[in-house]
Amino acid sequence: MYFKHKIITIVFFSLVIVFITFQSCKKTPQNIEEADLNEWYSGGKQTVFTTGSSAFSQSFIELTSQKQALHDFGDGLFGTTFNSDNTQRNHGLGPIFNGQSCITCHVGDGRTRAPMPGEPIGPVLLRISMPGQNQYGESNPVPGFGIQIQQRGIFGVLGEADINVSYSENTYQFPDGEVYALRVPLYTITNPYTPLPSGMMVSARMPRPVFGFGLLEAIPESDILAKADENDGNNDGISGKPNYVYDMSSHTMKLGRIGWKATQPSLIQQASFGFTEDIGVTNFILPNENSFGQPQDDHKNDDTELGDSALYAVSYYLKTLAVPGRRDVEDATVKNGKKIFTQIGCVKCHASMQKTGVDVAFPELSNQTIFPYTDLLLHNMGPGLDDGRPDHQAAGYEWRTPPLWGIGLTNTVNGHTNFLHDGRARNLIEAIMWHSGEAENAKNGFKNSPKAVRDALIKFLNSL
Ligand code: HEC
Ligand code: HEC
Ligand SMILES: [Ca+2]
Ligand SMILES: [Ca+2]
Ligand SMILES: [Ca+2]
Ligand SMILES: [Ca+2]
Repeated sequence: MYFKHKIITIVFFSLVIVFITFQSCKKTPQNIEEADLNEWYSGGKQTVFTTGSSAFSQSFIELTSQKQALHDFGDGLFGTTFNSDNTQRNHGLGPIFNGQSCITCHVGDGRTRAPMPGEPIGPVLLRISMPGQNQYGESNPVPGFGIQIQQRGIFGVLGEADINVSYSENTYQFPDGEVYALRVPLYTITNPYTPLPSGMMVSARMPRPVFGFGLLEAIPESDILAKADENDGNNDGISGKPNYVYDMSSHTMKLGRIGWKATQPSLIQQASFGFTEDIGVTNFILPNENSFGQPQDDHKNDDTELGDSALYAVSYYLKTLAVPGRRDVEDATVKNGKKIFTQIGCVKCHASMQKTGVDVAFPELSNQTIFPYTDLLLHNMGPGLDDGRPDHQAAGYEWRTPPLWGIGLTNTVNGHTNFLHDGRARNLIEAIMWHSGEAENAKNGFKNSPKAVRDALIKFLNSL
């Protein structure tokens, strides 16, 4: 009796299992592969699922309390407003600068919107140079102005110039009649403190989100170079190209990964430039004031202004800022949008998946499958996005594929949807319609699709 009961139980449970298996097969007609499941985890095992205004501001989830303390120290500095009063903490601002803290430009660790005509151009940086490069590929600075315009000065010091923006706009139509508009920003530099030399080249840059760079730094260089195809050997119209830039810590040329043109090789160097060029706070990597040799310099002999550990802490903070996870991965429209993203060739530059290598000091970053949607390479984006200013190996028309992870949360975190290097795109559709050059075919794939298909692609982008 007992035995019989046991057999019946076993048979019963086997049927239940078969039934459950059958049911789950029915729910997902195509087998979910492991990679698809991981797709929720854009930033590997350190992915966070915070969706509010602090979605870009979370630390890795697996930090030890010591590491967390360092992250928090860097977090504090990222939010610190610097001042010019030497008797106060956090001094060193200026004499000329663009912003008083990292967070004023990278609000919520994200990006601020592009300025409207008449508004202060605050977060926008105008990179400037004269034709020609030094032996490291660095653009020649502009006499009297350096490599960037600092339009603001501390009390009693004039900024280098005033900057204004205006936009010209044109409307266009999709083949099905839907209208879209594209605007081009025009930055004008007025009231320079000394005449601007003729032949100066200018590139306007908007801030970008600062999370996920620890993982991007951990992608093995060989993986990035494997995707490069400078002469388009496989003849698919796409020719990713690496940028090589001078690394001030190792005194060697390194692969650039950070910045709109991949002109920074490491987070610490990016942070150093942020402090010295954007805020005017000197540090051990860039110990000279951005106004060195110019009349604005205060000759105070108080450099370096930022403690070495503070610079390390900020770069550690950036390194351990987690990537927000996906939403709606299983939504039918989103899945369809993803298919289109692949079919029309967006994925050829916005490479969906990457793997990090091993960093023995950083197991949190090691061996992670991540979904940054970038190849970190430079691409010819056509004349519309050409800024006419070469930057290391990047020509004026070449830009690093920006990561798309978290892009769907831009409005939630920053309250706008301005995209591209100078914020000219006011939504995702405009961002796509600006693509040209190597991305011409992909753009046309989007343009010539029926509206429902375009909507699916946008819904997919919003799920990233
Ligand atoms: C005045 C505005 C401003 C300030 C202040 C500022 N940034 Fe930025 N940041 C930018 C802009 C603009 C870019 C894009 C520059 C480029 O790529 O040429 C940028 C780029 C970055 C990037 C790379 C983003 C990417 O996608 O590659 C990081 C990281 C970063 N900043 C960190 C910092 C840190 C740390 C500080 C403070 C020390 C700081 N920034 C201060 C405007 C600012
Ligand atoms: C040839 C490489 C390439 C292809 C193909 C490509 N992109 Fe891009 N994408 C870029 C580059 C480079 C930029 C930055 C351009 C700039 O800012 O001037 C960019 C920018 C973007 C942005 C704005 C990102 C930001 O942070 O501001 C979005 C959104 C985007 N692409 C989506 C797409 C979609 C969707 C497709 C397919 C229709 C696509 N891209 C195809 C290289 C590419
Ligand atoms: Ca200073
Ligand atoms: Ca300057
Ligand atoms: Ca190719
Ligand atoms: Ca100083």
